[in-house]
Amino acid sequence: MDIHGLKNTAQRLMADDKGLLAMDESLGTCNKRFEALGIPQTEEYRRKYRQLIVTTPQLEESISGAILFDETVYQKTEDGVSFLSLLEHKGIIAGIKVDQGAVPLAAFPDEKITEGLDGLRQRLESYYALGIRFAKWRAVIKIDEGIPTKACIKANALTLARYATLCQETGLVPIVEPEVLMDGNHTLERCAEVTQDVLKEVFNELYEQRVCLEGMILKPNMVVPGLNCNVQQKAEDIAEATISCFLKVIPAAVGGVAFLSGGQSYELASERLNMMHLRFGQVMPWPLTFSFSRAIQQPALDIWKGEDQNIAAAQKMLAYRASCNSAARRAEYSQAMEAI
Ligand code: 5MM
Repeated sequence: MDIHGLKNTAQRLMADDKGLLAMDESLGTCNKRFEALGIPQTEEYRRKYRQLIVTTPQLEESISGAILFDETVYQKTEDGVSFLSLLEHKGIIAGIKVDQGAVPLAAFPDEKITEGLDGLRQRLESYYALGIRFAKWRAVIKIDEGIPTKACIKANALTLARYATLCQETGLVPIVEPEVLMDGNHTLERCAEVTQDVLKEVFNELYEQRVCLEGMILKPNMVVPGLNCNVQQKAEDIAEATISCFLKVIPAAVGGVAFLSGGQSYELASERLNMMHLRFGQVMPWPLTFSFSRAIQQPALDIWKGEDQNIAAAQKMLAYRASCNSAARRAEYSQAMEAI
């Protein structure tokens, strides 16, 4: 295992107040987002959308790495330039989502397990040969009456750890994403308890499977109340709950922590990341950044709507949202930045 190479990639992904762009919507997710805006759900429109993203001016000032979906890896601009070479030219490291989605966990109603380990070694080798240097695997954990069960947490943690070891063996930095969903009416305290249990189990399995922590990145949820909970705490409380949970269970050796946005509004996602740096920047042992999808892309997608004449405005919005989150990493984001 090339530990030096893995550490180096992880450090480059976490460098300079930048973050990651999760543009790895699978076909179903991407089509769902298109459908809501009346954009044709075709491969050509997905290509156009990804072209809009990878040709966005100044994106590289805030984004260090882009997580792609398999289809995007082989796509090109209208002028025949591959998206991979465009990213390389901008100095943005290309990554790839390698999980194959979450399916029902047998015998555990309403819980899921993520698939994709079969043939993974060969897929990782092919991606590495194309110049891709990191990967991502997402597990989903739902909070509800009596769930998550210990069995669901364990099964997903082991799967994440097996994926991570295979990535490192191949020279790819694994992004380990155990997402505790925001759906539901659970409290902030319940989310903290579940997130802590999940991360504890994930790191137990990562140790067992001999994952090099310095050469991986954790992609967790923020500790937040359920979307339907009556009490929605302020950014200060979210920051405190999240960082105090993380300090208990995320080893200091981890290469970096990069949040998913999980359905928070783009403003809240930036405000909460900012607050964590403002209040706890001095005590966090790992670099802390963003790996957002919706909280960066959705406002740009809303502007684009599939129309060529909207591309420039959508790109401006995309670069702007990315820069707001980069500012949050420096604890320099403020509500005033939203008044553009
Ligand atoms: C872009 O969405 C990613 C892939 O999800 P599907 O397999 O369901 O299409 C997802 O893993 C995403 O990278 C993370 O959830 C972060 O995205 P958000 O929108 O939560 O920031």
